[in-house]
Amino acid sequence: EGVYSFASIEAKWPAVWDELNVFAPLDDGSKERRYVLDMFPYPSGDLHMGHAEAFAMGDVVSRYWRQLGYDVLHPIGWDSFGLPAENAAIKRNAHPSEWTYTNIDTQAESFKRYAISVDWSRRLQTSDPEYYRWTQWLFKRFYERGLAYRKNSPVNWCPTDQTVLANEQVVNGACERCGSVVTKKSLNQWYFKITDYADRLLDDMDALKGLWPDRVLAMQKNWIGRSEGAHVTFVIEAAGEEKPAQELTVFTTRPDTLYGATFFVVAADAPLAVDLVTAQHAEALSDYREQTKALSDIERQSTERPKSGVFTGRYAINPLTGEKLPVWAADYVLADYGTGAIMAVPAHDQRDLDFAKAFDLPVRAVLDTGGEDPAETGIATTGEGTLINSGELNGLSKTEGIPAAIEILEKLGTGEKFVNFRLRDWLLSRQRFWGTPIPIIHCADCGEVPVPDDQLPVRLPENLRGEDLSPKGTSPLAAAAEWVNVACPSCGGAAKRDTDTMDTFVDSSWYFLRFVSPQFTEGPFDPAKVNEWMPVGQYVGGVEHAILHLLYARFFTKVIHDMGMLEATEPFSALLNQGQVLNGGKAMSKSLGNGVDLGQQLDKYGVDAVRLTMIFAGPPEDDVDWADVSPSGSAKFLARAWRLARDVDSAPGAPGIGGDAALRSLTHHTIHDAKALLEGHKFNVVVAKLMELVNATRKVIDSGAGAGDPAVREAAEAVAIVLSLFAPYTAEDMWETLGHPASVANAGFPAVDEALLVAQSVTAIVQIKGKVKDRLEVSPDITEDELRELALTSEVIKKALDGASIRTVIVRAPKLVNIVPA
Ligand code: ANZ
Ligand code: ZN
Repeated sequence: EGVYSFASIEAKWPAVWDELNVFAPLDDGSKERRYVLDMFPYPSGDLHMGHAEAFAMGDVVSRYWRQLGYDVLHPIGWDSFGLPAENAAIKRNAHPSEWTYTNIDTQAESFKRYAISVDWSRRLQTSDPEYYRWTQWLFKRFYERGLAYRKNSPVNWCPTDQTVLANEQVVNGACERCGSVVTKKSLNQWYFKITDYADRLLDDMDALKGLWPDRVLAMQKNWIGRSEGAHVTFVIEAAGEEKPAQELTVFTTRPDTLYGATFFVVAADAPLAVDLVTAQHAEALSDYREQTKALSDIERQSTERPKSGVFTGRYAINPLTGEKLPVWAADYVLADYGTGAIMAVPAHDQRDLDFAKAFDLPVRAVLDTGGEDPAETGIATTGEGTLINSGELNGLSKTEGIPAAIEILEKLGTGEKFVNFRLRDWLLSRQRFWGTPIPIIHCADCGEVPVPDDQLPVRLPENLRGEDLSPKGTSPLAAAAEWVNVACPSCGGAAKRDTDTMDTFVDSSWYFLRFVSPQFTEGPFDPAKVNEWMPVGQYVGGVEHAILHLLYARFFTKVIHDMGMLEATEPFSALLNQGQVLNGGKAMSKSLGNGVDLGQQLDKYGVDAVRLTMIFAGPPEDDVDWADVSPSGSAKFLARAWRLARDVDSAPGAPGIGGDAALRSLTHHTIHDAKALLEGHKFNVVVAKLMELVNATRKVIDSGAGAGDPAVREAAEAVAIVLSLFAPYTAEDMWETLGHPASVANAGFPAVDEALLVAQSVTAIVQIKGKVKDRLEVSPDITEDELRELALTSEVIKKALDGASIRTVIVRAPKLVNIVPA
């Protein structure tokens, strides 16, 4: 009874919270609403230390907002489609849903034990037909708006997983999931036209500055990769009788350097290269193309790798000079960036210069930057300068030259200003089973026919399991004949379902909208509710989602806004990236054998101690090294805090005691500072302040007025409320002991008595030549100037100086002034 036991506290409270339904928002408009969301988990086994950290952080915000009096929406769900479930099903000869939903149940139990303050009634799973019905519905709306389309193109192909990968899922040329070297394959695939939104995705980031981590914004910006320049069209001379003249357009950011172009390069793997090449060079090109296939984009663009390429036998005519420039095919130009062709200006582009050196092509400087000749040094010059060797552009700076060149090209009708993006359309189809089926039927007569809305969801067949799901290069769904063969919704003739499923990033691009009304059956979300809750006020999750998930969710939000279904144009007004949990300075991994099992930690130290340790380890953005922290220290602190409440409870009432003034002041300072620190996400410092307050309270109990002092009760209540953000079980138990009904989660953040914040004074010593002459009572916040002024105007000091002139005054606010007379 009298001893702190996390086990008995943990056993007691979950039922109470459940019964009181503490964490469901009222959702009736009686309080201002706020939405806090943790990136929803993937159900791979039980929760791990990473979940424990991320969800502890999100829960602080959620519980803090609730204490401030907001109506808080804090939901949870599972991102439950995806490859691991399918692989597990193949291994166990099972259906992926078995593995998936078993893991979800395990995780849900662990989350409950972990006491995250979520509204369990809103739980959702993206693999539920009630959810993916609306993913399909949204796909159809995108399709109707021309934002979902199919095209045949070379795609990234993982030979192990036997599926296509989005560019984003190829890391250094390898499959993000399994590490196999990714190859290219030409396939008919579905895409979302995210490129239509490139400008808005970029421009709207301005409003996120300071609210999203800078590095995430930088990564998105770089990923979108907006590049201003020009399209310039060149005539390619006919090759004798063999090839007629043709046109070739390049994208360049430096039209000012047109006079310095000395050759041309087309991407060797682009169809364009084959189109251009003369018979004499065709075989060399074909061999070279084979070589190129094996390389990743990174390798191709590396400045380390020696430049390679083949001549196509063709020449381009410079529209300004009439000069003939040889056209080469090389791998350092990428097929899917710009137009897949460039004008090479070796004097001012290092890659072009390396190529020119390798193949002995001319180098002509057209911008005088005051440096040495790139032809001599082998180093391309890129800074500002004055244009030379450039006809009508001579004398202009680079900055002036760019628009001037564009103007000339526009007059000639051979070029125009152009903004190019690195962002590609989002390849969303996967040849896998465990995903949202694409709601399209292919009919020989009618072509692509969307499944009518009233026939959604297109459910996954339940009879495929085990080996049926193993990768075959086409979707496993193709084998489910009964499922595939359907009547065309348009003409009634024999037709086939699309057998691809959607990238799971589609599922997670709108789940935050579903949470506002997860049981809504008339649409993906209740239109009345969505604008009351959106946007999410605080999103919490790992930096690994800096690009993909966050960019896709932003894209979906904008499209849904454009559909008139949502007022918000951005999904997440603020973003917090929690750090990783390491062990011994390294990420936990099977191969290093440094994994820490969350369940074992919880068993050993208790939920609150683990949560508090995560929070206390440092600012939320920093990594937590589990080898450096002390969950047993956290447990001891929790026991100390808990004992304060016990002592207050058992102390005889002490009427007439005014309360320890110093403790009252500290309590109110702590509350005041905690608020500012919580707003700034300095959760760890709040914990440190609580520790200080607990110690000071203990001192008053043991050596001061005792636990009956009202200042002690006041301190203990403040500790319970603030501690509830980090250690909900202990705090709840303290709150009960202090005589309050559950739940401390709704106690309200303690009010600050401003009068108690007035700083106690400190004593400043004033010396003359190092000898103490006066003492002044000053505010601890006094500035150096104020303290100097006070010291020099003190009557005692004036007298002591006796009119002597002063050489220097050394001030160490708030404690010391030393005056040195001349
Ligand atoms: C002539 C030139 C002269 C260029 C010069 C640069 C410097 P960003 O900023 O990344 O958009 N480029 C265009 N398409 C390419 C492709 N598919 N593969 C490889 N390189 C490509 O870069 C645009 C510049 O990269 C373009 O401007 C083009 O080279 C090259 F002094 O054109 B520039
Ligand atoms: Zn038809």
